[in-house]
Amino acid sequence: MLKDRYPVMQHIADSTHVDKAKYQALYQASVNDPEAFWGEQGKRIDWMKPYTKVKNVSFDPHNLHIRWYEDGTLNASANCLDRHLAKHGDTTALIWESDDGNTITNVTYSELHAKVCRFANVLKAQGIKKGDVVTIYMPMVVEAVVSMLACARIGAIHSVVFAGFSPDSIAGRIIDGKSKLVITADEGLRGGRAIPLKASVDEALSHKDITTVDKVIVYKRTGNDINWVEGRDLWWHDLEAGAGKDCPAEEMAAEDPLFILYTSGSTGKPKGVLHTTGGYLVYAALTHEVVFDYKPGEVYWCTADIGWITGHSYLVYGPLANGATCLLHEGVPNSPGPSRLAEMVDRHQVAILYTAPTLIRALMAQGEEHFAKLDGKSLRILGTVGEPINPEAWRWYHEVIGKGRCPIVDTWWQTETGGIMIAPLPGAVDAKPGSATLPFFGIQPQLVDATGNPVEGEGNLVISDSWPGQMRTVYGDHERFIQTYFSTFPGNYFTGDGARQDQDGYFWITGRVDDVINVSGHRMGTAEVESALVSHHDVAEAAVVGYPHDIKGQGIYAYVTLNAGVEATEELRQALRQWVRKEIGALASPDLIQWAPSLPKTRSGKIMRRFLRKIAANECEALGDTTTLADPSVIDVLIESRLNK
Ligand code: 6R9
Repeated sequence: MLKDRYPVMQHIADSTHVDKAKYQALYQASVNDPEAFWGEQGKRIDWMKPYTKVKNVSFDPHNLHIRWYEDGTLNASANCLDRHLAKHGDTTALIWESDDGNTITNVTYSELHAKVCRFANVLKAQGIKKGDVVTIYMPMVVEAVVSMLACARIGAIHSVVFAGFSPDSIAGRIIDGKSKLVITADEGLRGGRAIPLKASVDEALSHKDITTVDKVIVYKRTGNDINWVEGRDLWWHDLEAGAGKDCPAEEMAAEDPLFILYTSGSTGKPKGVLHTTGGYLVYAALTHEVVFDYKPGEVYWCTADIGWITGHSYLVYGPLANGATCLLHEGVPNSPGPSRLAEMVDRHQVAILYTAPTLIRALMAQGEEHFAKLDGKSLRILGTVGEPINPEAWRWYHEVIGKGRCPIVDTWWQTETGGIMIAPLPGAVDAKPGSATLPFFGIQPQLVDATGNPVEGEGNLVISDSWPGQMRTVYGDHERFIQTYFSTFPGNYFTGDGARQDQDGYFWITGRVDDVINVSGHRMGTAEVESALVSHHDVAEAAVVGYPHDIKGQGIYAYVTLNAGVEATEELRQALRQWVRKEIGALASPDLIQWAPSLPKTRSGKIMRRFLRKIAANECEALGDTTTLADPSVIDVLIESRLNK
């Protein structure tokens, strides 16, 4: 029989940072007296000037402010590097494995410190100062981490753009952030393919509205020919060779910005989520240690790309602040074949593996036999993030990768939350496959109905008090921050997710309740994909919804109405997919495009997505009342030609 509950394992409970009793006690303490709890936790990092104030927060939309440790000063890079040097300078900070697996490089904390100091001096020499925004469009190489920490060292705000995004997407983020400088590589390598990063940056910078970028620093990864703009483009290695090795860390106020990271919402352009220095770092470090039960000396592998929040908090800031040894993989964990993951776990004796359900499902689909050779004895804790994990995938992860010996921490959180919010602490909370279980210290999740009243069972997930890792604003648009997160359910932070709570108080995330879809754990706004589609000259109108997809969790389903006289051909379908890929990036390219002579609309002209979602999910029997539509017959036509039968 399949088990629904997996009790805490004794061998984990025996050595954990936080056992059952401690979790209960600390959780209660954290919500009863947040000042005292976070005041104590703040001490886990080094401050240049200690804080005397801990929390200064109001969620009232008319007086919104979120400040933690506000009179303290510190530097994030000094916390990730300098403070480990005296005792752990020779500890490996990063183990880098190349895409082809032929090169493995160990970088100690001393070496990483030296690289960061040198590159921080490079940035300074290029005129970058505290408060300037630097765009990072890098492959998964050590220098990507160096770029981030070098920015943090001099107080520059990094804006990392995932290296799969298109030139247009890069341009939009550069313009929004008024970025001064771009750091990139000639090419990236992933799954055996070269990705033309510099070419994408060149194209992005040809955008007429970009006036702020003076320089592009290019790291040489493949050495293949690239276009070169004299006076603008500079080689990383040339600059580094001439840079000094000492670079004192800038003293930053706790609430000074650390980074911006863009994420999709239900409307408009992606939002620049702004995280600040002190609270973010405390939260990332604490959650990394407690949720993964991290012990010094263990090898920790987070497969996320640095272009996502998981890469920021759990590949860079959290683990490095804790002095951890992190595996950094340039490529894809199931390339050249599914056994790559297992080989890497054994090769590097990985103790903690943090990945996404979409990868687990992909591996599962390729067959267990690829894992026959996995020794896996080094593994202790497994984690997932990005989307709900289906119980089948959970059990497979548990049995085939974890050999039944490793607890799985299903971590629910968001770009906005900075760190993990709901997860089973491995030595304290029994797991239930598919549930993120119970809140982390200081987190007060609640379910509310459409009018904001608390409900039992199922509802909208809100968080009713602040935590140090919370985003502080939407960069350049504070009003949008208030509107998006604090106006729907006043007094609460609205997550945009729905959830269910069971009789044990466990949370089961049911997915987004807004127009955001989650494709392979990556957030995509349906409005963004629609606007890309309608910018094509053959398209009159488009509506985009998510639909259940075996591997990706959700796939992108687009209903497209063509302009009069345009023929609906297979070539055009391909062309539209390519078009979206070019406009936004490969992850936004629709999986299915259905030709729609017209779309279901209300009499006032609003598209009724709820019908489109059902048709895409092939749930046509349960459509509900269609009489409010201006023309109900549209539905029959769409059902008839649906693609996901
Ligand atoms: C960290 C990250 C956030 C959205 C979030 C939710 C979904 C993330 C999840 C999960 C169920 C989990 N999500 N983790 N849903 N269980 N363990 O993924 O950030 O890219 O901003 O996405 O992802 O819908 O709202 P981000």
